[in-house]
Amino acid sequence: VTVAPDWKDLLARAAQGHIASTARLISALEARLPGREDALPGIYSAGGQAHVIGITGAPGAGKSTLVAALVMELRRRGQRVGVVAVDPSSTLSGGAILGDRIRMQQHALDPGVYVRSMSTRGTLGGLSRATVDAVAVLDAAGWPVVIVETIGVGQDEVDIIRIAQTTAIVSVPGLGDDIQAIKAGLLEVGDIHVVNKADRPDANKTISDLLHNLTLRRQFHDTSAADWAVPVMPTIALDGTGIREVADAFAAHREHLAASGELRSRERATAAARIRNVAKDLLIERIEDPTVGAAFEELVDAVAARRLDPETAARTLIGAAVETRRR
Ligand SMILES: Nc1nc2c(ncn2[C@@H]2O[C@H](COP(=O)(O)OP(=O)(O)O)[C@@H](O)[C@H]2O)c(=O)[nH]1
Ligand SMILES: [Mg+2]
Repeated sequence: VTVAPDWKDLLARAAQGHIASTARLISALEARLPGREDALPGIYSAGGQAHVIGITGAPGAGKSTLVAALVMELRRRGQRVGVVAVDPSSTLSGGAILGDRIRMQQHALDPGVYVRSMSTRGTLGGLSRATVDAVAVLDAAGWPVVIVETIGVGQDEVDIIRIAQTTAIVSVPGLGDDIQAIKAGLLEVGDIHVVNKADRPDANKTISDLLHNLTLRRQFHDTSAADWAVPVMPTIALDGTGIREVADAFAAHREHLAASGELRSRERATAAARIRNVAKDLLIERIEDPTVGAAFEELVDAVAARRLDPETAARTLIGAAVETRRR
């Protein structure tokens, strides 16, 4: 039997900057403790002020190192920073490394930094739902900046990044002629492109390739965000080179969103992404529910015997899942 936490109390303490309550609130949502549905409206209505920044790119690009450097820079500026590191594969890579690194640096006892690692392990249901909720908690608790680190592969991660107001795509030189951002379908998602590991010899080529492709894109697609010139910024996350400029670009982009009125349209886009993320997770969860299991097996028999086509079976399954939920 799981005990319902005191959701209101947790949120109130989290809003006072109490880190342990913030962590517990995120865990309680993730574990679907009783009362979750009743707590969500309060959490979402308390938010809406945070600047949510998404940082994505291939594994090993240096995202976690970059985030750690950015956290230090923002702390120098007196800003509190929450970090949600998404690593679907493992609790040992990405997020944990970032957590360690930040802990090793002077943030150990800094109440102005909170780092949360999300992985499929230990997450009940979808990773995107848990991530969206973790960001919402930090926003509701009054963290002015929330950085979300995700691996830019897989639709789930790209979906997660859509809840950010500002998105930075991290590329690295020396991975051949391909533009990683294009290959991953991330060129147009980026408000800022970072070329990390600029200490490597091929950095200038990566930068000029990216600039070239962004220029082509601007010529052929007339986007509504055309008055924001997407910058391509070199960094060496390891020693902090270029980090100040990236932090400035984040702040400038946020100003641009507010001044141009785009902040509002992005809020709609973000809301749509949030609903879609959760709807997808809910549906998958319902379909995998044991109570739908028998119906599922019957459908499998029917499709295997070619009495039914897979699409009709899928529609039937979705219908059954929704029906079961209503009862
Ligand atoms: N040469 C160089 N190595 C870096 C730089 N930034 C990060 N790295 C290294 O790249 C590796 C992957 O970094 P990590 O931050 O874990 O990448 P992530 O998987 O994208 O989060 C680590 O060994 C880092 O020390 C950089 O600017 N230059
Ligand atoms: Mg990482």
